[in-house]
Formats: sequence, C-alpha cells, structure tokens
Amino acid sequence: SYLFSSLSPVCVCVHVSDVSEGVCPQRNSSWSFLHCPKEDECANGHHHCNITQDCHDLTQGYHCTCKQGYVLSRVSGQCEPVCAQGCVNGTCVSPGVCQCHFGFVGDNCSSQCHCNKHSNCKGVSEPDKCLECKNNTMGDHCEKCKPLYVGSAVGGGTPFREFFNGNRAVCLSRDEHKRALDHPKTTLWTQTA
Ligand SMILES: [Ca+2]
Repeated sequence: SYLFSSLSPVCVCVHVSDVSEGVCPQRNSSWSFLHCPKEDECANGHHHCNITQDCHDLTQGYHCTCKQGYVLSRVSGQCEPVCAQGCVNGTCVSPGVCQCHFGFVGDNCSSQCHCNKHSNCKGVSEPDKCLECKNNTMGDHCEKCKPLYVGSAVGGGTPFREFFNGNRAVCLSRDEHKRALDHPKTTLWTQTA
C-alpha cells in the first residue's frame, strides 16, 4: 500500500490503498470518499516533490521520480546527483559536478595542488598557482612558515611530526610548540583547512 496526498491550504485528502480520507484541521472536520477530488498537484503546486525530482500527476495523487542526472539512493532514500567521472577527492554536488576537497582540482578532483596541502590552486593546468596559503604558511607553494611561526611547512619531514595525527604539515606558534613539548600525548593537531 502506498500513500499519496493532495494538499490544499485548508483540507487534506489522503489515499491509502483503496480508501480515501479527508481532513480539514482548521475546520476540525473530516470526511470519507471513495476518491479524492481530481487534482493536478504538479500544476497547482500542491505536491512535495523537491528540486531533484520530477512531478507526475496521477488520477489519485501524484508521483515523484528522480530528475535526469539523479539516482535514488537506497541509503538516504533521496535522489542524489550522479558524477559519471567519479569524484576521487571530492563530493558529487550536482549532475557531473564535483566539489573538490581542499587542495584538489579537476573534473574528478584527482589532481593535487602543488601547495604542500596548505592551499587550493587555480586549476589542473595551473597547480603551482596557490590561491591562499593557510595554516600559517606562506611562499609561492606555501612552503614556508609565516614570521614568528616555527616548524616545517613542507609536506612530511616536519620536526614536530611525532605530535601529529598522521602526517600533517602544519606550522606551530611558539605557544603551541611549547604546549606540544609539554604535553605530547594529549595534544591533538588538526588542520584548519
Ligand atoms: Ca492528481
């Protein structure tokens, strides 16, 4: 059995299998029908299909299906966009369009910027054009620490590596450095990307 609903501002008509019931909450009344009044919900806007779905009018109620470029996810139950090229280091946000993780570019986000993981870059053809160095780094490839920061900005080989979760290249302020030396076990470093 499935459920369709026809909404109007005042009354609601609900089809469950062969039975139709109407409720008018504002008027505190209800009724029973064999069928709800015929209505093209797709045309008059009384439907719940979202922007990822197409609305199809039925004699009783309406039906939502995934738009072209979207597929129904068994996990979320939602229509999710399809990126046929894959999003290696990113997320598919609309049909054929990946949103790349920080520091990655390309149609499928497979290209890494040459910015020591501290910046996004202009594009696949210009991986050396680092847009904005984060994590207190500077330089054409974000390879240097900013003034008053210590450590290594280059990926891997940082003198404070033993304090990191994994292999992160992050510059430390002098205070952070001292704290890390005093409490090496409890200090957790997370990249502010
Ligand atoms: Ca209808």
